[in-house]
Formats: sequence, C-alpha cells, structure tokens
Amino acid sequence: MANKKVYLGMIADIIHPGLVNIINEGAKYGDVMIGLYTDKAIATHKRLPVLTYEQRKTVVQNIKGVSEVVPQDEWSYVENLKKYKPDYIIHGDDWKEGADKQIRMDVFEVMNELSGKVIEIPYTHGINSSQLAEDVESFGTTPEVRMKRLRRLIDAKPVVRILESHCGLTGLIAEKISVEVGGETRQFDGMWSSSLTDSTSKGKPDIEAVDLTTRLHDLNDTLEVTTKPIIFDGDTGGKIEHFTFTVRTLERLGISCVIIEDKVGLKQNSLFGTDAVQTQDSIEGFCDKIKAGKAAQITDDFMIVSRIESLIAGKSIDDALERAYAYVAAGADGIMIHSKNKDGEDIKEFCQRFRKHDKITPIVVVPTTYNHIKEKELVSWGINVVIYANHMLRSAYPAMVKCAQSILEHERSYEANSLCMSVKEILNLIPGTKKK
Ligand code: SPV
Ligand code: MG
Repeated sequence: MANKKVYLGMIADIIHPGLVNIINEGAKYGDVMIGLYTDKAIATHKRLPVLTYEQRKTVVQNIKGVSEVVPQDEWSYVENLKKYKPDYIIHGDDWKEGADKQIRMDVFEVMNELSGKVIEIPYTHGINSSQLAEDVESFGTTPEVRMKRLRRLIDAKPVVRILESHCGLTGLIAEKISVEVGGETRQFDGMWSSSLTDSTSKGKPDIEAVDLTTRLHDLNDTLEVTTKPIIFDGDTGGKIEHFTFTVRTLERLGISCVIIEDKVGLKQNSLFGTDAVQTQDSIEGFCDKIKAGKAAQITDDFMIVSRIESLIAGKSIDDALERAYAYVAAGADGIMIHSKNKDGEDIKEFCQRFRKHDKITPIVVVPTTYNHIKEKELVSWGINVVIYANHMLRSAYPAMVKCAQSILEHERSYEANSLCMSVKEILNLIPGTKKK
C-alpha cells in the first residue's frame, strides 16, 4: 500500500529547528509533501523572502524527511489541499490565535470533506520565522538584493505601492509602517525618490537645479536605514551622454529603477500642466535615450521606465499611446503615464487601450490629482505600480508651519505641545539612540 501523504505549508526562507521539528513530526505519519509558498502567495501578506522560490526549493527538497516540494500559490491552503488530497496536514498550533484563525478553519473544513486529518503540533517556543526575518532585516541588505526586489514584487503582487521619501526618517516610515486590515498586513513596497520633494525640502524649485550628486548624497541616508527597493525620479535624464553615467551610478547603488520623462529644455514640474511651457522630446530622440540607458546598464535587473508627458502637455491619448508603444519597442522596462486631470478618465482610457496591445509591460502611475480612485480600481485598469509621490513632505510642512505660528502667537511653545510628539518619543524613535 502506498504511504500516506502529509502536507506541510512553508515559506522556508530561514530554516530553523522549529521547521525541522515539524518535518520530523510529519514524517512519522507518511511522506511529507512541502507546499512551498510562492512569492505571489507571500507578497500580499508578508514581506518577500530574501531567497527566491527556486533557491528555497533547492534547500527544502534536500532536507531529510521531505519527499516532494510543490508550489503553494495562495496564502490559503484550500486550493492545494483539494488538488493533492493529502491524508494529513500538519501545522504548528500557533494558528489557533491571531490572523491565521480563518485559515485554520478553512483547512479543517476541506480536510473533513477529504476525510483527512489535521495534526497540530506544539509550536516550538523561543524561535519563529517572523522574528528571525526581522533580525535578518536589521542586518540591512546589499545593493544587488535590493535592486532585484522591485521586479520580483511586480511579478508577485497585484499592485506595488511606493511611498515618497526624501530623507532617512521618511525612508524609515516607508520601511516600517504597516497596518492590519481584515487579516491582511499592508505595507509600502518601496520608496520613490522624488525630484519635487528632493528640491522642495532644500527650498529649491523642481527644475533639475538640485544636481544628481547632491540628490544621491542625500539618498544615501535612506539607503543606510532601509532595505526596500527604490525608484529614482530621473527627471528628463539630461543629455544622452550623461544619462548613461546616471544609469550606471544608480545601478551600482542598488536602486531598482529610474523613471525618465520625455521632456526637453528647462524642466517644469508636471503638475503645472499647460500653465507652464512643457516641451516634449521627439519620439525618436527619447527612444535614443532609452536605448543608450539600456545599453549602459550592467545587470538585467535594473529597470528604465519611460514617463509619457503627452497628457501633461495637453496632447491626446493617441499621442501618448503612440509614444508608449515606441518606448517599449526601444527597450523601456515599463511606462509611466502621468496626468494632472482630477477625474482620472484619461489615465483609465490610456491604460485600457494600452493593455489591449500589451499585456505585460508594467504600467506605473502617480495618482496625485485623481486620488479618489482606490488601488483596486487602478489595478483593474491594468496598472502595476502606484506611487504616492509627495505625501510625506506635503503632510509634514503644514504641521511644521502650524507649530511655528503657534510659538510666535503665544511667545512660548507650550500651546504647540499637542502638535508635537513628546521628547521621550523622539528620543526613542530611532533604535539604538540610547546606550544600554
Ligand atoms: C515628482 O515627484 O517629482 C514627480 C511626480 O516627478 S510629479 O510631481 O507629479 O511630476
Ligand atoms: Mg519629478
């Protein structure tokens, strides 16, 4: 008679004694089949593992007691249990509480239908994967690992959420802030290094007056305290001959992507729209820039995204589409379509028409003016990456002005107390501030 089949779901980014224990326990009941979570299954619930699926598979299939490794494409077990019909599923008993409660109930239901059994074994105290993952993160990252992460996220997630960061502190916010909504942990997936906020935070206009060296010097603060991928706002990319150096520099630093806009001449912020002179490059001219950039990069991981400014310059959706197809043909790894219209209808039409032609090239948007539209709807138009492009700076500035005004009005800072975090909080905000 064939051996019994025992199913065990695992991320297996970090192998620790708790996992080995559960494999050993499972092996007592039969052949252990590991349901190895794919990036897609993990991405909407937790941070992406450090190791890729293939790397994790190589490790897991060589562990004693493991008979087979199959992909688990969903956070829920249901689909795989129905597919593989195991006699047993084994899980640590820690899922009785917290966010995995529902997962557990669903597993019991399916296993009952299959006349199978759920084995719950006591959770190994003192060691758990999430804590270990946090410990590993605290070591930081390498440029290569960080850079690759954006492509992995785009492949794995319905939507990649990016938050503007212009300093180490805002980088930490993008890195750490998370909320729990309906059993799902939501986090930002990476940072946007914005020309607008990099310039404004220096009291300068967004006209490429803050040079690349200065911006990269400051970006280093974010790189030092974060591990998530970074998308760099490359403005127009400058002269073709200069852009090739920019690409190599960004790539070397572990930036995942540069977005360049198809404008020439003195750059003005796009949100001025037609109130400012916005001169677009010729299609040919911009394609040459993309080609030069792609030829300059060393790895296959770095991304160059072309930003189409037709709608900003008052041109038609047809013009934007013609450019999008040409830029992709020239080698762009993605396109960003921008608009300052408030209803988002132009973006929607553009994306839907683009997707009829091209199902795979990632679409990036910056919904600053049409921000009543939720991410799910943007996804339904075919969008992959959403950038919240200026919100850390725009929310901080009014708070600072209010506080400064209050001090002037009252000739003391007492009334501003409620506007400020306490001294104790700011002292403890950054880990490692106080000597133990
Ligand atoms: C930026 O953040 O600098 C951008 C986006 O380029 S926008 O300001 O909307 O043009
Ligand atoms: Mg910009």
